[in-house]
Amino acid sequence: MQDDIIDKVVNKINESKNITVFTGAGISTNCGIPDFRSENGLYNMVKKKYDLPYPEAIFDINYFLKDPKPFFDLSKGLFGNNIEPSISHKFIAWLESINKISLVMTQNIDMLHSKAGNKKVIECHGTYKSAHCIRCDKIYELQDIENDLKNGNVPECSCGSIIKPDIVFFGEQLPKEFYKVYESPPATDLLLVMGTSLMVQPAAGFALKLSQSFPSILVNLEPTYYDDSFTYVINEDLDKFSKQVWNKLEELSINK
Ligand code: CNA
Repeated sequence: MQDDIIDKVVNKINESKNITVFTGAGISTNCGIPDFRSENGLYNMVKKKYDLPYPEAIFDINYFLKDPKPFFDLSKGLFGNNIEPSISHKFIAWLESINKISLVMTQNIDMLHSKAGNKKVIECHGTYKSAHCIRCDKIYELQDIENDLKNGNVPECSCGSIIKPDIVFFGEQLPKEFYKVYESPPATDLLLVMGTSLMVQPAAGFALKLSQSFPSILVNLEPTYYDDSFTYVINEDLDKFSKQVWNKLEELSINK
């Protein structure tokens, strides 16, 4: 790994008290959940598997209203109690446990930051935790539709319409709490961006806006179009990065 940059990044994290973290699908690929745009990602997979007009249609609200089956078939693999947080999720949870985290803004819908123990999380693209009927708006909990999700079935409301998990599709508004922190970001002295191509707006705009005002670290396997916006860029597997940085931070705290 780029050792000189790693040491600078370790020092930066060590001296920071208010780290704002922004994560994407790349933090969960080592948990067995594919991301969108990598070679083995969901977009290439859905292109082959389903008869869609374009791959993004699987997460497009207008397409979902016409045909929800591909989305629910895909959800089988995205959703499961046996999926465990990665080292990187645990690293961020550890940073929160030692009071270094201001906020974790995640684009992910897999709930793995909460499962790892983070409390200060905004899931800006929603999650499967709750759902609602697209016709009568009846609210459902995950457990009400869990069996359907695990089996790839389309869950049906008592009114006969479709129950849609509360994840944000293309064409839908992000939750109010996203716009609130977009306008008034939390106290931040360091921005840490992990595992995202920064291609999905407006979510990516949150990280890009903060990167203009604060020192920033981007860790992503591949270069992004926005690498120039960050103070430090590390093109590396996230778990490898997190493990190395976590070890070095623990060494620093022991030697204090
Ligand atoms: P993306 O556009 O697929 O980008 C992911 C990035 O992560 C890529 O640039 C990869 O190079 C990088 N990456 C993949 N694996 C690793 C790794 N092990 N270490 C370091 N980097 C890695 O996905 P984004 O998150 O940028 O796009 C936002 C979408 C993805 C949001 O709407 C999510 O809801 C959606 N999504 C979420 C999940 C999930 O919840 N786990 C899975 C797939 C897609």
